[in-house]
Amino acid sequence: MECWNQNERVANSAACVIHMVNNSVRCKESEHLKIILLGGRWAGKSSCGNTILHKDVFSIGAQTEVCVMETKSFAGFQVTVVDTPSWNWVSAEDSSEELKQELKRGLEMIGEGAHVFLMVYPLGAPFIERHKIAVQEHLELMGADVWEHTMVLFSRGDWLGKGTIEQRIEGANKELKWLVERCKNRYHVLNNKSRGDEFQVIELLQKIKQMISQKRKWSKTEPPE
Ligand SMILES: Nc1nc2c(ncn2[C@@H]2O[C@H](COP(=O)(O)OP(=O)(O)O)[C@@H](O)[C@H]2O)c(=O)[nH]1
Ligand SMILES: [Mg+2]
Repeated sequence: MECWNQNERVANSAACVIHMVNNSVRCKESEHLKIILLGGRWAGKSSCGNTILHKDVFSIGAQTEVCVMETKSFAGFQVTVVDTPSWNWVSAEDSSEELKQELKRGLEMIGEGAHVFLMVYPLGAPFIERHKIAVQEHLELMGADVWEHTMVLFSRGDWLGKGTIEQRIEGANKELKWLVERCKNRYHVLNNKSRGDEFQVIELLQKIKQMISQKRKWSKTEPPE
């Protein structure tokens, strides 16, 4: 990151917020949003990752065997995305050890600090009991508090049709409602066929930022364990 020396202007960058205080200059790094994409096969994880980063980083339609990480500065944020291998719609017990280890490695890769899991699910696909079991068991591999850090990311926003996502959720079955409630009503829709629509990404990043600052507020008010 480029920065300013005392009284001497060096440079500004998208990742740098500059404050002039009493003739001295301080440089504050912009918020770093760390995102881990999770979900079953064909959910749209890699596509969502590419839309978020506005870059073709992750392979679409191919099986992701190992986690892939990429960082980019965008809209005043530094955004890191980890794409992870898909699970099959089975209980975690029936998933391979390699897959489970790789999912955990995704979390290690992103390093210290606040992070968010985006649980990707394609809009319009049925979400029934076996999906619920697979989501719950695979997510919980990421830690007991995983739900505190998780948002549902609906891919295939182009399948929303005329209604709103709120109407979709309102009319959904109990399993899908369970997922949204488990994520404390945090959700977002991305249309990966409309990658030029930066607003959908900015809105998502704002929601993630809010989630992270909310979590920080809680941790400040919670008594130490
Ligand atoms: N129509 C439509 N197709 C999508 C969207 N997102 C992903 N797809 C398609 O869904 C398939 C699986 O996507 P991919 O990102 O590889 O899923 P992953 O296996 O979860 O990483 C691909 O054929 C994508 O082109 C979307 O928003 N709209
Ligand atoms: Mg993929």
